[in-house]
Amino acid sequence: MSDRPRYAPAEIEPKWQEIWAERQTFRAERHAGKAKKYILDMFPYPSGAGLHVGHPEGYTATDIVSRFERMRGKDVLHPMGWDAFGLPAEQHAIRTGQHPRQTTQENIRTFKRQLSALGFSYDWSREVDTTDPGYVRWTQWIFLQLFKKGLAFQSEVPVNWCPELGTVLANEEVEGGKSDIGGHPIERLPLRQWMLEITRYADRLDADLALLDWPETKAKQHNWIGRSVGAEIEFEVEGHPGKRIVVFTTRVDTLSGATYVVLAPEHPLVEALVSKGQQVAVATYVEAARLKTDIDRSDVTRTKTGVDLGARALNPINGQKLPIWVADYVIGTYGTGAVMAVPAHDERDHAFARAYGLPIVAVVAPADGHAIDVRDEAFTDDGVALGVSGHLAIANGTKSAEVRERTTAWLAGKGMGRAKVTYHLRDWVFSRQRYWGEPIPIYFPVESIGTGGDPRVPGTDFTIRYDHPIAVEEAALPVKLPELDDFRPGNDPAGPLARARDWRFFQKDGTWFARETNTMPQWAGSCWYYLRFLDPKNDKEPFSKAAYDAWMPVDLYVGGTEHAVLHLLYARFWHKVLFDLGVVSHPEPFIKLVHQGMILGEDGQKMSKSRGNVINPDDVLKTHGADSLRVYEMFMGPLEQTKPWQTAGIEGSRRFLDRAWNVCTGELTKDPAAYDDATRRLVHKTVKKVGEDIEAMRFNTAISAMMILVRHLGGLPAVPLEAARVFALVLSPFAPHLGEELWEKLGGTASLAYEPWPSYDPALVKDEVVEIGVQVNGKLRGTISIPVASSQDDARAVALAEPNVAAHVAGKTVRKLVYVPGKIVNFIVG
Ligand code: ANZ
Repeated sequence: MSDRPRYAPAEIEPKWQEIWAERQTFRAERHAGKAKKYILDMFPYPSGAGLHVGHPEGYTATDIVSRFERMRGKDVLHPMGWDAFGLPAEQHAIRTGQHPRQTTQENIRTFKRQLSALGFSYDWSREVDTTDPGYVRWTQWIFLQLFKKGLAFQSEVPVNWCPELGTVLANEEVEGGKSDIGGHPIERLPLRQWMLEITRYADRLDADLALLDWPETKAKQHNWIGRSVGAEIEFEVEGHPGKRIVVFTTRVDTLSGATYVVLAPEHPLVEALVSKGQQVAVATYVEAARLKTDIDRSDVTRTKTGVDLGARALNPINGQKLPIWVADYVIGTYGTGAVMAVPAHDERDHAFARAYGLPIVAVVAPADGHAIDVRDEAFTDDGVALGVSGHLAIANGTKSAEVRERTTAWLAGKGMGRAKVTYHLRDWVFSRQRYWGEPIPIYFPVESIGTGGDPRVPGTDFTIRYDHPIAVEEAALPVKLPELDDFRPGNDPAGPLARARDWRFFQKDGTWFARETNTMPQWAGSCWYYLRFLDPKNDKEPFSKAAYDAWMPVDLYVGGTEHAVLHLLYARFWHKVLFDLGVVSHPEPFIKLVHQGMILGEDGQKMSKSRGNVINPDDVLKTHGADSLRVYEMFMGPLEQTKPWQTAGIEGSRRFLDRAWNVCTGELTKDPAAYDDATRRLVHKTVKKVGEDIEAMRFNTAISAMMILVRHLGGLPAVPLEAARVFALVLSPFAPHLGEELWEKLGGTASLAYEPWPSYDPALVKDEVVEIGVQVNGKLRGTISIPVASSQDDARAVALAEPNVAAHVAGKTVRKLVYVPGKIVNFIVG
């Protein structure tokens, strides 16, 4: 025993990694007559910090499934790449003056070394990098398809502009009107942006969720899309013939209870309708609202503010004159940016009416006849009509749904409204004023060029015709980034690319043109990378049809919950656009989705540098090896659960692998008599359990089952060779280096990567059936035959099916049930 070599992951692991790389063991190929599995990880952003322990969690899960499916005879595509554009690389470049391309490439090398050291079975020949010009070319190509379909358009959008930082900030980067970084004031500025019209796909993005095997993420996307069924209603304005305020409402039935109308501060009619006396007050209010984000404004708990415009709208249903207010609780970009306010039946309107002394008129009552007092609280449920009077006769007691239907029809007949479906989903602001992103492949004519006639000369005046966007010819793609020394955003909202004048301006047939200087957001590259993996080196098209047909759709997609909404929605959107173009042939790209849970620090807190609780996978690798790390991360608990790191746990996983090594390299026997019945049963049960658990992605319980088997084998005088070989195979998806090494030592040839997954004999995995006695109050009343491992509920049910037992229990209450599996059932009745 003592001179036997010990388990040495530091030797075994590099050895097998080299063999796999050399033999291209995991190169994905399709074979006629074989089924396929496309198993995908969310590819990482190669940050300067390197891999953290959260990465290997999901990556180990997909690797286990990939290795398992190969052994089950499937053709497996399991690729990896880099989502490599992004702000951190650019900020690093700004701080250090290093080109983002350089730091990005360094980071990619680090990530690749770290992932390789973990033994993931990726087909590295398919590696993609979203910043590679050969990739950017097709990202830009897809953008042009969107442009040609009218799905990419320009718009003046209010954005969070920070003059101090010289950049636009996301809503999440702004708090209380100040930038998160530095606390600088931000302004809401309308800025020309590229938009993608994802709302045109809102219905399909919502409906097709039904096709997917996704966790709660389906509900999250459904809510994010936020389909809202209602109506638009038009209000004429007193003294402004021809001007109508259009509101969106989900409660047409409350129209006769409207007591005022509200415009969002950015509504175009504010300026046109404001009375002379209110001009200053309204202008001041609108200016103040510019500093607030939509998130702040939508907060229901906020005190509502507003200003009376001094104009009145006419309620189409009863001719009542309603004051028109401007208030920032109405959001400019939702619905029509205007609402009819019904304080009796809407909480926000109620709070506002109370604050400003506006009338509260109830027109809906609870259907159960309950009395309500809308002075104190709005009644927001559906109910029945109450005291509704107007041009449309509606009897008291008519149900809300019917009132809605009839009112909408009546308004439509008068040309004053129509049924309308609205979405909370917004069109996607697709441009960034940044350097490190894909250039948007568009250019514009330049006119009125001043002295010298060359817009490249600083100080020259010119006009860029942004209203005439021209697509770059497909043959001229990719539009590459210009070389810059200074990556700072600068104070020009056109972004840093505007400074690269030689790149920006070019002449064609005597006319000057200016390239678009906005770049795409980081989301762009991840919208279609799963398609590029199919055919990563194709320079004629994004991927061939043959490659698509061979592998798509993605059978399993694993990644973090932080991507539950945006990435997954954007990628589905692009996929649907490509579907409509005939480029892809499935309506949805990702059939099954699983989110791994977050790994917390040992202190139960989120890992962070400032808390000093970050675990570095490189350190774990050095002390215990990749297989221990893999097994530990899968053994921590259910994959989807958030769970804390425990150093004692990694040591436990290491001990399991040590023991597995010792068992399989110790005393072995080929003597069939040594393969006793109990061992054989346990081996077959383990094969069944591990296989089923991998399929259900219950990796922790699969590992428990293997631990039980190893302990059992360790207790035998000699381990049956057959049992050890089967164990090496089932262990291998989890601890692939150790699996390979044991397999080799146990007489296996080549690699076990394509060795058939062991089968089990159904007769051997059936639980043994035993006969046990059934007592009622301690007296034997019958016997039953049940499997040893039956649950208490099963035992109870089988026992009660015994007529004599049933007779003694009948009419009495079972106070307690004593069940000892394999021994006895005792009903205590009284
Ligand atoms: C009148 C009314 C009466 C409303 C009532 C509700 C209850 P969802 O379900 O989210 O679509 N609304 C419409 N546009 C708005 C905007 N731009 N900013 C803020 N609020 C807006 O919500 C639709 C309801 O939100 C609409 O129905 C409107 O108020 C309000 F008893 O109209 B309702």
